[in-house]
Amino acid sequence: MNKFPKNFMWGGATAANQLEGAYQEGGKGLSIADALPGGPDRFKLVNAPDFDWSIDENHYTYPNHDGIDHYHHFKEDIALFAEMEFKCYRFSIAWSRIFPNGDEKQPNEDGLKFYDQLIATCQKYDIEPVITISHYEMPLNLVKKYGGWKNRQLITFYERFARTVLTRYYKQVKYWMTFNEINSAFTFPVMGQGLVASNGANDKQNIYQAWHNQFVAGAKAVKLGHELNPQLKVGCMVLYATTYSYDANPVNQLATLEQNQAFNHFCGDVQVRGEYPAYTEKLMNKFGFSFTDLEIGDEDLALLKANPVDYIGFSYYMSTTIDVADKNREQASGNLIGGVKNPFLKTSEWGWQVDPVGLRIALNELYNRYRKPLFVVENGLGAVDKPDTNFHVQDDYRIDYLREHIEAMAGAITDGVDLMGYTPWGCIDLVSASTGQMSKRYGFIYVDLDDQGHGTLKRYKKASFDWYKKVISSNGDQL
Ligand code: BGP
Repeated sequence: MNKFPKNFMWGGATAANQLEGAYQEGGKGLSIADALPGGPDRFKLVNAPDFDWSIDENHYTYPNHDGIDHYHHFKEDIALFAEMEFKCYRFSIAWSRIFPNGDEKQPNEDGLKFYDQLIATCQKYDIEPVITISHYEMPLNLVKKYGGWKNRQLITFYERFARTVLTRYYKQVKYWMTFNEINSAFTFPVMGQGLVASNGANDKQNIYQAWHNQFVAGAKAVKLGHELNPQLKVGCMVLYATTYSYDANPVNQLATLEQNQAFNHFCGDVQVRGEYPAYTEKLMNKFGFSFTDLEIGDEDLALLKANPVDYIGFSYYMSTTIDVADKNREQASGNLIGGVKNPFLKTSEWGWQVDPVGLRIALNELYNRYRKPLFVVENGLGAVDKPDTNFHVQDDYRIDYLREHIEAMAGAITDGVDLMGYTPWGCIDLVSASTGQMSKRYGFIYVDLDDQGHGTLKRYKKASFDWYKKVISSNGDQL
């Protein structure tokens, strides 16, 4: 029996800064992603107090500048998504294309024209656009001049940006998300909050202040979306890593609960329930400050309460395991958070602990916590693909990963979870966020481009392309 509802939204997900390229075309300004050097040390480098923001354009050192040149290939790329029978396509709008410096009063019409065409192309194929308003890409000027999201003025700038795109596209686009992986700032506040060492990223109070400002800005987007059309669905987006205690030691169990509060649940609790959770003060006291030390107005709290999100979008790649009792346990790496090595799980080439059952648990935890629709908007396996001489990639490892996660979603649906859709990450190969390289690939479509920027940029279907097409056409029956 088919577990997936008839209108289930199968698709794929990308982010502007990782695939568009054309970083200075159509009046686009520089974004924080444009300043990130390539390579796995990119977050560390940018966080150095003396990081040099000037960009050396002579080398292929900044892979986000060129992405996979989707800016000039979007018609071809979306045609390929349509061939896989995508019902929806999740992408983001580059803030710096619409407001190049972030603080202008008027939007850049050329930037909007690009998204007019992108959305029209989706519509041509009956692909429902799902838009992330801000995905790890804010105008660099807002980082350098205003210090990133810790500055309350960013609420005004984001509101202007959100108003511009919501007003322009609300008739064509029903599904929106406010901020990508808002909770990722817990470990890496660079991309989402524009906080680097030189503007206070190492002081946790700044991160919580930045979150508050983002919560308020997000609530304003929800409010505006509903004013434009009460049927619009505006969601939040969190990074979820199902978290286990290594053993039955109550000390580890308590640490697991606290990790869940601090990482998996805090941002969602505020955005879904519209209020700060009971454990807020505890989280802040741990870092030596109090809720009352933050700049939070009564009108902010009223706004949050009145404008909770409509659904919860989340990314899921791996689970994590906690052992605070034994400091000698082998550590694991992961999607921004690591934990200790779980002996029951295999890992990806980057050490991320692959755990499909953990996705079923995540779906149950989130749904029973919030009772609002869920949307798995990122999931996938980063791997080094090895094309043959005809550029064919037999990516059975990726098919296995996705199949097991789709089975886990089907299981969660039988558990009673209301799941709207599934958009695997990087449905076409793109620049990796954490490594800043092309060689960590997720796509159903291979892009001929290497870590040095060499390649024809030609697109080739991988084995997973035909497999996923079959999954969609059978509504998840044929895995
Ligand atoms: C998420 C981000 C994406 C994406 C993905 C894969 O955290 O929302 O932007 O890149 O992870 O991560 P990576 O590219 O580091 O493998």
